[in-house]
Amino acid sequence: MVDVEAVLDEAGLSNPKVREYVRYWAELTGAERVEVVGAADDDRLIAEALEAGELLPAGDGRYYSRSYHKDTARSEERTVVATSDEKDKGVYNNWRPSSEMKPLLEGRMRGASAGKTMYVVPYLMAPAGNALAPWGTGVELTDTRTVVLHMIRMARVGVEYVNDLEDPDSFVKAVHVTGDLENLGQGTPDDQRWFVTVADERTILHYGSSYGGNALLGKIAHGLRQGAYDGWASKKFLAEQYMLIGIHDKETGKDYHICGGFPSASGKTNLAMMLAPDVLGDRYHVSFYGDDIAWLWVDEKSGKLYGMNPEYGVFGVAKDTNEVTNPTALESLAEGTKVIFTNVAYNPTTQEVWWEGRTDAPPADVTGWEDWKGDAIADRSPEQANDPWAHPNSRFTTTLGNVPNIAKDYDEPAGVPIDAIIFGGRTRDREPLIRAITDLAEGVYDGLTLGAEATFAAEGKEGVLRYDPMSNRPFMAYGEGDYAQHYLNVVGAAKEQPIFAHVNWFQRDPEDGHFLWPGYRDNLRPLLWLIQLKNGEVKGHQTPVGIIPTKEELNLDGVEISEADLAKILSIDTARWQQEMGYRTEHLEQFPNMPEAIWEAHRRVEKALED
Ligand code: OXD
Ligand code: MN
Repeated sequence: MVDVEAVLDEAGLSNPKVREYVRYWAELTGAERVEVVGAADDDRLIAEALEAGELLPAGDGRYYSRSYHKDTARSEERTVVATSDEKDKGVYNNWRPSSEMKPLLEGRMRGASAGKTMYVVPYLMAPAGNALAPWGTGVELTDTRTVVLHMIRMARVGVEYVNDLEDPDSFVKAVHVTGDLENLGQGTPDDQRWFVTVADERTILHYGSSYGGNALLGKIAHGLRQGAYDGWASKKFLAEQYMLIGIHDKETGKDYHICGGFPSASGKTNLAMMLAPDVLGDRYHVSFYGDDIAWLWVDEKSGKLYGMNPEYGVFGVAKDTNEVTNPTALESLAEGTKVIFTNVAYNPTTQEVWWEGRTDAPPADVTGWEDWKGDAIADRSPEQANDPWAHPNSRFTTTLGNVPNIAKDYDEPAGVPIDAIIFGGRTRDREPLIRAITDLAEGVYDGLTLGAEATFAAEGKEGVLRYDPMSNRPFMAYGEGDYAQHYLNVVGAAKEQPIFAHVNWFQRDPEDGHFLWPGYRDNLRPLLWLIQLKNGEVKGHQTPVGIIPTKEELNLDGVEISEADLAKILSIDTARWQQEMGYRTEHLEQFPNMPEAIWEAHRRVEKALED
């Protein structure tokens, strides 16, 4: 039996409640060794992982890993929010009683780390000293070394974050046990996996995966689900799946900050890492704060809405990342960044990596190349010729500091004042380039009716969105009606209201299918207009669904777009909107206690569309 006390003493882990927690789980999981880690252990752990073959070298200071082939993505069906109060049940949060889930998980985890090391990873999901840091503190216990390496990239890690807590018990208990991946029945009726956030006990119990989205408990489980629940229970903040950027205008010297939610595959990471278009010269500088999570609160001193990214890194989707879509991401993966790639294609001879969309075509010389499962490309049968080389959900994990346009103040405790909150899904028609919303309830209503086209034809009808409220559908922690009210309360308490907007970079020509807007760096242009609108410098024109820029107001220097396409993305298709309102009614009716303010906003828009 491992001498837990001696290990904790040696690591300088003095918080008595953390020690008690580590002891409990070391005994329950039956781990053979216990090791406390901090960020300073990274080089040693990398060396150990290389030695053990868990990581492979991918050039100088870059690493490659594969996850088990049935363990490559988040599993929404196996993910549960558990509490002791059924009132917390929502439409999307897969609520279960904690009295049922806790014993179930403890049963699965009992003895399941036998022969393994249990790593103790004290972490902070917040810049140190931030007003929300007390809710961002946690300790992940994991029996997988590559999970530790990912945590070191994605969170601030070290005993210093838990030793001196005012309330020693105020940390999230986040337990990750991998289990026997080859015998978990993933995706079958006999699936053994469970990913549970026991939200009212601030405990996360994840069993049956070592893939990032399920195993890095600081990120989604704590940063989103637990954060959202805590934000609501404390009445203090929102935890949202939002990107966060800064825009500096050299001419006026002003800084603006925009955050926003986008359902997956709607370009959130690319937008977050965007650079200003070259033709605009050096007037605007876009800086990166985060691509996936923002916590929002009202700053007590200034009364303004503030935001921060609780993460320390980027866990980005590799697919389609290239010099055009996201050059900054590529720079953040360069040699020496200590990036970890997962499930991309790999060439052990040359130590190169590749993924679909990295270049137009895969490497012509297939010698040495292996697909994400480790099978040689050269040995593929003709039927396998079109199989992807990389898994569509393959990832790169790199720290924020590697992103070349990282904001100078990203690690500062203060956070940043939020000027605008935007929503945007991938939609081929109806949604204009941008429509600004100045009313809080209408802004929240817009977020709640956010959606993107269903990815597979079979999943939905043409023109019907898969609604993804606030892009939080998989991360909802409590009832949607309560969530809407809490959102109204938090943002409504700010002295200066942020402006809301809905954006869409993906409208297409109905005839030939071409994208009407060039996208990528040019997406800055509608955001600049939004800021001007908020500043009263432009007026736009009012439509039933928000304010749209006139074409004269939008800075289009150097943009190649036809008059017809421009007219289309700056106008409203009333008939399609009226049809959409019917779908929205059905969508909102699912949520029993949706605030009246949201229904009023819905009815206002409906009426305006009829007038
Ligand atoms: C996600 C992610 O699953 O950010 O949304 O990884
Ligand atoms: Mn995400």
